[in-house]
Amino acid sequence: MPRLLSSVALALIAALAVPAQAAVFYSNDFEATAAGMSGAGFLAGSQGFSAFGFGNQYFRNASTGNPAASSVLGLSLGSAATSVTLNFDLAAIDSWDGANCCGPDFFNVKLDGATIYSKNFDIFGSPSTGPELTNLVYGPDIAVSGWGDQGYKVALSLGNLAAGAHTIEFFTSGTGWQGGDDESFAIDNVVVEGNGVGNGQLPEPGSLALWGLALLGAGAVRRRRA
Ligand SMILES: [Ca+2]
Ligand SMILES: [Ca+2]
Ligand SMILES: [Ca+2]
Repeated sequence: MPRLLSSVALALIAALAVPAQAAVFYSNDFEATAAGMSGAGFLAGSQGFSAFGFGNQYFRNASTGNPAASSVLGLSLGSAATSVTLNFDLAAIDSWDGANCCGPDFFNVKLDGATIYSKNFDIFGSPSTGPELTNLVYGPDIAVSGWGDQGYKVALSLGNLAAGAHTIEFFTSGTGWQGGDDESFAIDNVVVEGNGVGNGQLPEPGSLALWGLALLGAGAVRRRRA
């Protein structure tokens, strides 16, 4: 029996020696709470965007200014993380002007204060394209005011992140940015994931089972030695 227990212990040590596990550091569909978000923005009914995977609510930012105020996602990583990705759905609501008369209207993302994404969107031509974008809807008026609306899935790489606090800011900018009910945006289905341990998170269930075995094993060894 002790031999078996030591085998379990060795297997456990081998498992724990694997340095990084796939982990979700943040996930929110904004159906119930805006937890993790600060700065500008508010939960709002997703209206016609509900037909495109946004559920009943999204997190909307209708700020004015250049740049307009950010919606800020705060993260706290329990360890350094690698290959971190940020995925979210973007509703570009109403009269985004792009290169037309009343643009540009940029949607931007900052990571820890540095801009990692900036794109000029418009509703008067065709959907924006890029390797990071999947268009969900373009053209019909499905939310807020009578202008047409557009929605995308957005996939961005955040690279490697050190342990500790990080911020991801979502905001608009541009000399043509009007904001309010003329043009605004919303985010939804935000997922930040990578390899590491985040937000005081416990190890994943497989690891928890190993921990349980280890604790049982350690207890058994102690009892036999007593
Ligand atoms: Ca939602
Ligand atoms: Ca609209
Ligand atoms: Ca504009």
